[in-house]
Amino acid sequence: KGQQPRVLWFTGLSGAGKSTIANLVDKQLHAQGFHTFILDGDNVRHGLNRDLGFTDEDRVENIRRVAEVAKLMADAGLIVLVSFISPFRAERRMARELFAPGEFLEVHVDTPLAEAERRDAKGLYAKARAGQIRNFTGIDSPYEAPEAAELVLDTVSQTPEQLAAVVVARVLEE
Ligand code: GGZ
Repeated sequence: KGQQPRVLWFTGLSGAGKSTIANLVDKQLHAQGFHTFILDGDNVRHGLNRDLGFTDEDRVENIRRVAEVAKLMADAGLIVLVSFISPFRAERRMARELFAPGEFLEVHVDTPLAEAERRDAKGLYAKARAGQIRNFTGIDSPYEAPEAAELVLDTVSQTPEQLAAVVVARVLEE
């Protein structure tokens, strides 16, 4: 029997659906009796990381701190759901290396840029295209897609509910 994952690391573009899916997974795991915590921009960028913006350098530091906090929480026995764009392979690898094999599950919320931009739920892509937001991921800042994520979620052909069920099943099977 493998090691129970401690960190579910959701990566993908702005508007890909990371938070939506992570929240559904969180609810289902909680209902199964797991102790969980979601780390995302809402609870990290406004507090711990309020000094950081969206330059490459700041994103690197954002993800470094998030990975270290996830490690602390995992050591405390939680299943941590991490939901950040985390655009760079090197920082995702650094995060993975904090954990034992099998403890880290990388989940690529694989929404194509065209689809995220078409949805544009928060109007951020329109602002980025208009030059009102600089360094916007996918527009004028890179996203390095995972090459070997444990899970790749296709949000075009499946609903968030279906995809959350896939993630939960994977957690339970480990
Ligand atoms: C990307 C930005 C930017 C820029 C503000 N680029 O869709 P959202 O609004 O709710 O999620 C995005 C969030 C990304 O923050 P992360 O901490 O996940 O990014 S990273 O992992 O790269 O450090 C978006 C909003 O912040 N946002 N400006 N320039 N997303």
